[in-house]
Amino acid sequence: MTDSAIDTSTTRLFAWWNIPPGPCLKSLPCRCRQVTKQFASEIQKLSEKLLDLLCENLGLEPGYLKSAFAGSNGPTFGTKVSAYPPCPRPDLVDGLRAHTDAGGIILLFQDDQVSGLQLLKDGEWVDVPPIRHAIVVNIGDQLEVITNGRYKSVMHRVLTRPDGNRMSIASFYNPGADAVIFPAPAFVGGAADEEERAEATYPRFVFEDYMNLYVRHKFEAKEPRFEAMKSAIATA
Ligand SMILES: O=C(O)CCC(=O)C(=O)O
Ligand SMILES: [Fe+2]
Repeated sequence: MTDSAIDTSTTRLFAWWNIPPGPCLKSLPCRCRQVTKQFASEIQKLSEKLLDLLCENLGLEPGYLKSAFAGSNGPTFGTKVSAYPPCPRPDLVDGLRAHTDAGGIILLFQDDQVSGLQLLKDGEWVDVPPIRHAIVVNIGDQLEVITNGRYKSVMHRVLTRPDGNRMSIASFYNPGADAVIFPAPAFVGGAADEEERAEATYPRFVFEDYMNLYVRHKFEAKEPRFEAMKSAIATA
């Protein structure tokens, strides 16, 4: 049962939106809903703290990234619990195909026993090993755009394993649907001629428009998505 369409090969999912609260959240039994809400509220606070740390790192004023995500109704924020069942032929079946995350910042609790998550670094797939109580922090495409490439979203995937049932809990802190996403002015410029500057600059778009593209091209490289958003502006 999910609030959102999520493409997966073998995963079993339960996903819900915390902001705005989706029907799955409302349908949970009372005690479970309370715990879920408390969990979501803490993870949301942590996401916003991390966004401010990124601002500090980037020399942006505190709150810049949070307000860049806000749109007219605040951010969107969802949580997805996944179970990747054992698979006798991991060579044939993916847990989750390679992709970058579309949104802002993603906080992931992964199984502390069963591995499977990998990220792409310098053309090589690298394991992200399970560490008890550790939270994996992932950067999504929107942060790449707002930082004009100073932070990059990372390609990652989940492999299946023959010998264990892997669980994960991922929380996605994303812009509001109508948030206008664009590179922070502090990061635009540098190139002397205008054409070069336009090429080096990430596009400006409404987050919902990006998501409409992303759902069709999630498991592909991100660069053509950014290019498509640039052309959409040019022809608007
Ligand atoms: O289950 C995981 O460890 C990763 C999930 C993921 O990458 C995603 O949902 O976008
Ligand atoms: Fe992901």
